Amino acid sequence: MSSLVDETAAGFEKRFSYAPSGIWSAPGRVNLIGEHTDYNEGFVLPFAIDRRTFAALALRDDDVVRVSSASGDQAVEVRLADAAAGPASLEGIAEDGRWAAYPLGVVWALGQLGADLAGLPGFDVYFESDVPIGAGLSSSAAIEGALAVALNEVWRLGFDDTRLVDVCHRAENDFVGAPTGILDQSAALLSQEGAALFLDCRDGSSEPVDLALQASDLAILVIDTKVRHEHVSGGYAERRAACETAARELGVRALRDVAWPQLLAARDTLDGVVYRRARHIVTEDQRVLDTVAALRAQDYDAVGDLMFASHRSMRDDFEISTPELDLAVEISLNYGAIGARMTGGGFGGSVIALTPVSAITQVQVAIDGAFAEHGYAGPEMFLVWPSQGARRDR
Ligand code: GAF
Repeated sequence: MSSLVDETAAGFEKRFSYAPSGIWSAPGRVNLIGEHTDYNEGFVLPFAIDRRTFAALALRDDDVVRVSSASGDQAVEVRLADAAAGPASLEGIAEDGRWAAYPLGVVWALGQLGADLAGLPGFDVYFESDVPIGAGLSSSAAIEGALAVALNEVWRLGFDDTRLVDVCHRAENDFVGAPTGILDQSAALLSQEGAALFLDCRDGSSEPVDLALQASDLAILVIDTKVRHEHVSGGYAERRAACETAARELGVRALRDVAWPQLLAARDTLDGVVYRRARHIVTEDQRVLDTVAALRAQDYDAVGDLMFASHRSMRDDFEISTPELDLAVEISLNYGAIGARMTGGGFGGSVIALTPVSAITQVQVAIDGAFAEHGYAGPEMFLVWPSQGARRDR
């Protein structure tokens, strides 16, 4: 069986009729805990998963950029100078090529963050991935991260990983137009194998926290509900706006700066919905800190309790869960998981369940049965292991 690295190389050759000069990749992620805290300058605890997006790339001797993937027949073609000029380069690209906003956004953002793109050669790139799209596992940051490390190397830009996080975040926010925080791009670029990434989203500092799952006979089961989410629109931006309103009315720079007693004291002065949004953020930041402490003590029961408390907060206060996600959490816990919560931005996507290895099959069977009973589409379930961030593979 050929690996995805081989398939990506072969796909490039088939598409462009010559061999790539290298293959780079970046992982998808799950967020163990700390949801919507990133743009509130708080704490998050994601880990990179063992599903990756691979980018086969070669420089050209002209200024053309061709961007292509295994899921389309056609390459999107632009001039490097046009991509560098901004999102207007997307005009005229057909609907099925719109995903190219992610890679072209990285090119643009490299320029915005200091790379002198004038005079650099164009490139051909071909993407192949086993990160499910729209499952809340950060497939877009995986595309951005893989291309960012590739271009950083072949264009000899010398950006460090934290600067590449900024590049990918800028691409997502200002080129693609999704008002996200830095969680996904940080996980894709900074994660280390076998560990979660404890990230302070205010100053960007991070440290690995060992995840000794296998040694404790535990695994993380992903349950992709197949309900698709979309961050460019709707609820995500609304939640972000409510958090900003709360911070403004509480007189702080960001909800990170609010302690629980202060929020409680302001309960009657805030709009009810705004108060509940803020309560999720303030309590979620504390849950991240508590989870880091519990992981360091290898107290997985406490980790499980914190995961479920986080899910309840997202369901009831932040209101970003769905009936499918709630069902997956409930059934996981009833059939042996020690913790479960939705992961990612919400409004669809996936649940993660911290599950003893011996209970995985019974959890999966019970979830399949419950989803069928409710008339929901069959979910996709798989285990994930904490993996390495973006890298060169060949
Ligand atoms: C999405 C966003 F991209 C992240 O920045 C983060 O806000 C997350 O939703 C929620 O925690 O993945």
